[in-house]
Amino acid sequence: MASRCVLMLVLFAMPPVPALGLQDEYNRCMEQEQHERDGRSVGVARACQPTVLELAHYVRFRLDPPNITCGNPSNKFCRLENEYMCGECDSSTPELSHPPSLMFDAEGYTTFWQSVTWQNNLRPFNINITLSWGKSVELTDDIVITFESHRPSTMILQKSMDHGRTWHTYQLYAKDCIKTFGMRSASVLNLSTNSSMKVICTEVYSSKFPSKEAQVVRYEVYKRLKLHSGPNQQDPATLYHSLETNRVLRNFLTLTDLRICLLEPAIWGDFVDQKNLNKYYYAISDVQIPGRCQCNLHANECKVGEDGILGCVCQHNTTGRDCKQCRTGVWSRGSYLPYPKGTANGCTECACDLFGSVRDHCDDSGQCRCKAGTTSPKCNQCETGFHWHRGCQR
Ligand SMILES: [Ca+2]
Repeated sequence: MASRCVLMLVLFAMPPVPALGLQDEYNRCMEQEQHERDGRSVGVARACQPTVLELAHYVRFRLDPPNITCGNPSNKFCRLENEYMCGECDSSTPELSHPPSLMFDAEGYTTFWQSVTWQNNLRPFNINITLSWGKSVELTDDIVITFESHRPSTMILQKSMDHGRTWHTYQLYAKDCIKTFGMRSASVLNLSTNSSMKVICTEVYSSKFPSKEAQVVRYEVYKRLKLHSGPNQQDPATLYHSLETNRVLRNFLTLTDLRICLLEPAIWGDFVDQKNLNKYYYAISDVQIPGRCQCNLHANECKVGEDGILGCVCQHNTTGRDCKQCRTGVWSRGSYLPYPKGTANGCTECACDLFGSVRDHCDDSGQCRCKAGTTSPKCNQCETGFHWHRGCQR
């Protein structure tokens, strides 16, 4: 199971998307403009996007293996630094219970999920925590995972853009990157604009002798975005220009699922104390994932639907959870064209000719389905040998 995480690291060099202080310019999907000739007010579509959310509060999660949470049956666990300081986990007692939902609750660090201890497991001790949104979302700032236990010796953070069918590695974490992953340890500070999406292995968040004071593991999104947003760090025009011309960059921060692969718990020194395996376990108190619904610049609102899943409130004649499709009877060239350089690039009416077309639907290029003898995208012209009379006649 965890080997899935390890194998995939070779396959990707990550791609992404955007968004620092962009909210003000992008919070309206329509604007009223005065018509030049007659001064009439007309509605003009604008690229827009929803506000930033704490995405961790909207997530569905899955643990693999599923019965890996402590307390069923109740079990003893001890501190890594002191095997005589012990506690009990018991899922039948609320105060001693640590279900996975406590990683994402509003209580922050005071509540936490905890795994069984290593005593209950053979090596390796791997757990995957998969978070799913059921739609595309995009990161706008650092992912921050706070551990209640010591931070793991080895961990991988991955994302999927297709609801878990394929996975891409975001970052590798190890106390010895060369030994574990065959890669030199690196920091996001070593990255440049061209290498901002590179997968790195970092030793910053793991240690041979872990400290209880250091509990946070971070995926540095903000520093990567800064590389694309110009010297003043919050220049939306520069960032969006990069996004417009760089699909890889655009895809980088887009995800439908996130996977935290816990591959080895914290170990004091180099060796596992086989006599006290109940001091090795994972516990996470809080996960922060700042981001927004990805609505392809066609919605400024995103809501939880009756099915409990986030969905964009689409405008510009678009539809779907991500506003990725045109409504029936409309069409679009379908490119990504951000404001201010472009327009909202919404979908427009097919406007098929009433007499010349089979029906008022068109394909993705705007071509209507024409009756015999009729031609042109809207089916309003006649082929040779036909003349127009409420459609084309011989
Ligand atoms: Ca919590």
